[in-house]
Amino acid sequence: MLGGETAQRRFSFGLWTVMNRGADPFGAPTRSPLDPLQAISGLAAHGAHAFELHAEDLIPPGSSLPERDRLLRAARQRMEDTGIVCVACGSDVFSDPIFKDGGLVSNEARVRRQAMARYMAAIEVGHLLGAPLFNIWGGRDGAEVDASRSPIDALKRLRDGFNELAEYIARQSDGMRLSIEPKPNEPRGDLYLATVGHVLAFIATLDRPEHVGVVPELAHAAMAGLHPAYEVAHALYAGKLFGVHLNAQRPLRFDQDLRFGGANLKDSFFVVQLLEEENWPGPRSFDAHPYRTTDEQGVWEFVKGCIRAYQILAEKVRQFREDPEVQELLHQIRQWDEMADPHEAAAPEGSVRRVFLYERLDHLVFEILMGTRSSGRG
Ligand code: XUL
Ligand code: MN
Repeated sequence: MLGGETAQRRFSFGLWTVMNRGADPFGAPTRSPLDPLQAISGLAAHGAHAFELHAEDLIPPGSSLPERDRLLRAARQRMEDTGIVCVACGSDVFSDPIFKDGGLVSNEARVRRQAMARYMAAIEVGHLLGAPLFNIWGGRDGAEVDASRSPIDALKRLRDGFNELAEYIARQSDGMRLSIEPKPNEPRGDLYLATVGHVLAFIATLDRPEHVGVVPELAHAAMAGLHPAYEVAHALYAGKLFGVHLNAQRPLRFDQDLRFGGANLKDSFFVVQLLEEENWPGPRSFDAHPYRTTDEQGVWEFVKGCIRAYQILAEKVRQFREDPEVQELLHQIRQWDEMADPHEAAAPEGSVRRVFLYERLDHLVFEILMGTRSSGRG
C-alpha cells in the first residue's frame, strides 16, 4: 500500500540538509564536509527523486566561470546517471558577512546590488539545472535595531528587488516561477516577511503577482506560534503554494529544523492530509537537519526516516478517510449544515448540543496515529 501510493509523489531534499555538518552557535561541526555531488548521489540512492539547492551549495562563491561550468556539467551528469531532478534553486544571501545588515534590504545600496547579482547568477544556475522554481529565503532581510531602518522602506526595497527578479526571470521565458519563503526570525531578531499571510499580502503589491508564490516551512510557522497546516492552507487557497518545506519544530523556539516526524505528529498529519486530499502536485521537500549527534552514516538514516514518516502519515490519512466511523461522524457533522435553512430562525441559545461528536472524532485521529485502530475498526 505504501509503495503503490508513492509512485505519484516526489520526495525532495535541500542539498544543504545532508551537507549540514551539525554546527550550532555554541559548538563546532560534528560531521566532515559532504561534497555536493556525493549529496546528489546519496539522496538518489536513499529514495529521493529530487533536490533543491542554493547555487552556492554546488558552486562556491568566487568561482570562475569555467569552474562554475565544470561543476554544473558534473552535477548534470550525476543527475542523468541517477535520475534525480532539481526542483528548486535559491541563493545563499546570508552566509557572507557583507549581508549581516540584509541582502535586498541592506542600508548600503552596493550590498543590495550585490544581493541582486547573487540572485541573478543563481537564477542562471537554476536554469542550467532545469529548476522550475527559484525560491528566496532572505534570511538577513530583517533587523535587530529598529531605529536603523523604517520597515516601510524595507518593504519597498524588497518590492523593488522582487520586481526586478521577476522581470529578469520572465525575460528568460522558460516557465521558471519565483517564490518567497517566510520566516519570523533567525538569524535576524525579526524578519520582515514573517509568515505566509505577510508574503501573500506582499505579493499582491508586486508588478507580476501571478508569477510569484510562497514556500511555507512547517518549522517557520511553528516558530511564529502558528498552525503549520493553516499556513499551508492559506497558500493553497490563494493558489500560491509553489513549494513546501517539511520538517518539525517545537513552537516558539529557535529554528530547530527537526526531521519530519520529529515533533508535533498531529500537525504533520494535518499538513499531509491537506497536501494529499487537495492532490497538490508539487514535490514533498524536506528541509531539516540531521541531529547534531548524527555521524556521516546516520545522515542517510535521516533521509530515509523523513521519507518514511511522510509515507506513513499519508497512509494514516487514507485510513482516516476510509474509516467507517470517521465517515459516519463527518456525515453527521455535514448534516447539521444541510439542515440549515436560511429562512429558519436562529437556533435558540443553549439548544445546540452536538459538539460531543468532536470528542470522538479527535480521539479517532489519535487512535489512528497511534496505530491502535486497525484499518478502520475500533
Ligand atoms: C532557513 C531555511 C532555508 C531555506 C533555503 O531556515 O529554511 O534553508 O529553505 O534558503
Ligand atoms: Mn526552508
